[in-house]
Amino acid sequence: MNTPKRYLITSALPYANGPKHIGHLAGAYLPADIYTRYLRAQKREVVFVCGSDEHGAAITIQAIKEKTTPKEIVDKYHALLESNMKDLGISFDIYHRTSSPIHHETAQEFFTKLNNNGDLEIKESEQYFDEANNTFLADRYIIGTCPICSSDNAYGDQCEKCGASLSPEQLINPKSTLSGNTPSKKKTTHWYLPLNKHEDFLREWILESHQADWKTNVLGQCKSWIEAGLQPRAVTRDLDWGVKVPLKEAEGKVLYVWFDAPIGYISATKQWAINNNKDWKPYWEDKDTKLVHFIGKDNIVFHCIIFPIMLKLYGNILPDNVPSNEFMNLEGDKMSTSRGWSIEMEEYISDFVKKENGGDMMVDALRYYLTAIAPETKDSEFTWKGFQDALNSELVSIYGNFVNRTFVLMHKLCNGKVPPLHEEIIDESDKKLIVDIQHSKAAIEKSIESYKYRDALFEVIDLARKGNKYMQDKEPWIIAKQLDESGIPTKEAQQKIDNCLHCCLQLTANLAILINPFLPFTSKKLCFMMKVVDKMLDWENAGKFDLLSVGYSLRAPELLFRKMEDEEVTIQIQKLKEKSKKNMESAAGNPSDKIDNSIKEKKPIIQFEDFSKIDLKTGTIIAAEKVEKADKLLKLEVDLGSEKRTIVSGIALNYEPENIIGKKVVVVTNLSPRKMKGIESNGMILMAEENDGKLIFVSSDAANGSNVS
Ligand code: B3M
Ligand code: ZN
Repeated sequence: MNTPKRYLITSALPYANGPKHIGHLAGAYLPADIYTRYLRAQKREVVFVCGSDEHGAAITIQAIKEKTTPKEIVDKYHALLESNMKDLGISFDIYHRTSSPIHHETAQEFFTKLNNNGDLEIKESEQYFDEANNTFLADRYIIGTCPICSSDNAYGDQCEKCGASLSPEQLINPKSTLSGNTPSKKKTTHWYLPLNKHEDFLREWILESHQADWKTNVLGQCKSWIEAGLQPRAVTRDLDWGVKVPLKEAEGKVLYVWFDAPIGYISATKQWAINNNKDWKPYWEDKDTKLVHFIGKDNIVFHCIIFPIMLKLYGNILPDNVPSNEFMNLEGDKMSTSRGWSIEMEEYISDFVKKENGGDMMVDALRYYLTAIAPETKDSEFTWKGFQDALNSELVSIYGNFVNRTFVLMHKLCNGKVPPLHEEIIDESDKKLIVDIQHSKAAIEKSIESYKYRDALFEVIDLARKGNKYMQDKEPWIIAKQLDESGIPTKEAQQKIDNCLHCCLQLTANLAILINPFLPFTSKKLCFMMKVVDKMLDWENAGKFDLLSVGYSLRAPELLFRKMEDEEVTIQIQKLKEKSKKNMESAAGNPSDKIDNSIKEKKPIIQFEDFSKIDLKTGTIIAAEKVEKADKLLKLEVDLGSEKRTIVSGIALNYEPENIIGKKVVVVTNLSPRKMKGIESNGMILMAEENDGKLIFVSSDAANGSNVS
């Protein structure tokens, strides 16, 4: 294939609804960054765009949770994500946002063109409506019982328990998360993109033209979607947070977040062009542009089916590839921010990057491990032990060690200068080293261009491994012991030492170029040590053997990587476990779950007469004992002022009898007596049940026997 005229690289726009974890980093950002850095080093014309996805229920629900506005949410998390990405060396040319005016205009214009061309269909349908809040309910605002696994907490678009993708109509016993009420159905009009009309196009474009170059996981998903038959998909919603539908008759409607978000790639390109005084159009219109979308596997359908149809209808170019990664698990479980089973980018940065002097080396350490275990073809797993092993026994022991030995020996045996290469004694192993570099370069190129970053990185390390072997075989430190009468190495010995270190230094310069797309901070440091400008890192220089001039004096070696201690591994695993425990505990306390609980507990409205039939009195527990053969029951004696009563209460799992003597309680005194395990219970103690099932006494300081009403 000819080299394209220009490249446009995109990474999925993360929702600005919270921090993102290193699984996201490994999926859509790091591979795109490696590819882009490589293209830049190749001096190809490339623009790398991304930004925050600031619309959709992901944002408004977070606003409810944090008791604030969607605007505040996106402002807060956009800033966080932008700085996290920068700290981790993700070199976007622009990190934009979909709340910007230029994005709203672009998305509206896109919709208008499709609508004017008759590419959209208008349909009336019945949708769930929350009367109490006078609003239609987005899928995420409806919960109910999953028709597949019977979980009580399935959302209108997906069940998080079994992963089924759902529509609100499928939920059994649907409830609004806003009011807790059963929603009604109301007629509404929406604009639909008839995906079904484009099946032939997709079949041809994906299944025929890209059969050979797209990843099998991506092709597989596309194929099953197309074969199942595509349906028209609504591209508008009845909501107020989002891009307004630019039509008079669409008052109160916004574009569906998945319609506007990918257009975010276009608006980001526009903003980049404005910032850099360039033309954005060729990036989206010229067939000589290679457009590549880097995403995680949950976004495949949007990038391979829906957005391409939109692009085709609008008259834009189509993506050349959509390299999607599978998921990265963590310590034996799925990564999840909400469950606390995750390493947030922010957390890693504060634990390893900001805390340490030269924390950049820990950015590269992370980039190294995430690439080495990239979930390119199947799910992979991050473990702290694995990270430690990769860092200590590959980066430190192979790459770091080779560079360090080369520099130390050059200072010790060659006066800190690049020694000459004595042609007459060049041997086979020197020549082989040059050939090895050229082979590695070619292999790395091939892997990077076909989105196989694991393989590419492995090649770089393997080349460093060859460098170690070369030096080990040559043993310049032993040769240095062949001294003449004046106590310095003989001329012959020095020539051998020179050649060895000359080769090792040229290899070091090559290693700096080859690792640059992956570990940019390391390459920068190497340039500093070699006293060369960054320009040396241009890809065309890889494979050359005269990158460092003879006689040039170099700096002292600096530490490229540090080892990770066992203790750090232990601390991180401990931290992970504690965080997840805390999140699970407080999950009961977060608003979405509270909503859920209040729904379960909601009872029908009663009249005052109904309530006044209940006789409630205050009392004090004066005796308590376990009920035999009943784990949950305690037999209590309660002093109600004018009388004492025996009451059997189901609180034994929560309270030890001896701890509740003297407890003030509220008792329902006119319940008809009931026998439990042979004991007659005359009343009921009021208890409040917390979200996690914990029972707490409802109590009053009033004197025993006081009426409660
Ligand atoms: N924000 C979904 C996600 O974060 C979405 C990606 C948009 S890419 C145009 O998974
Ligand atoms: Zn389910």
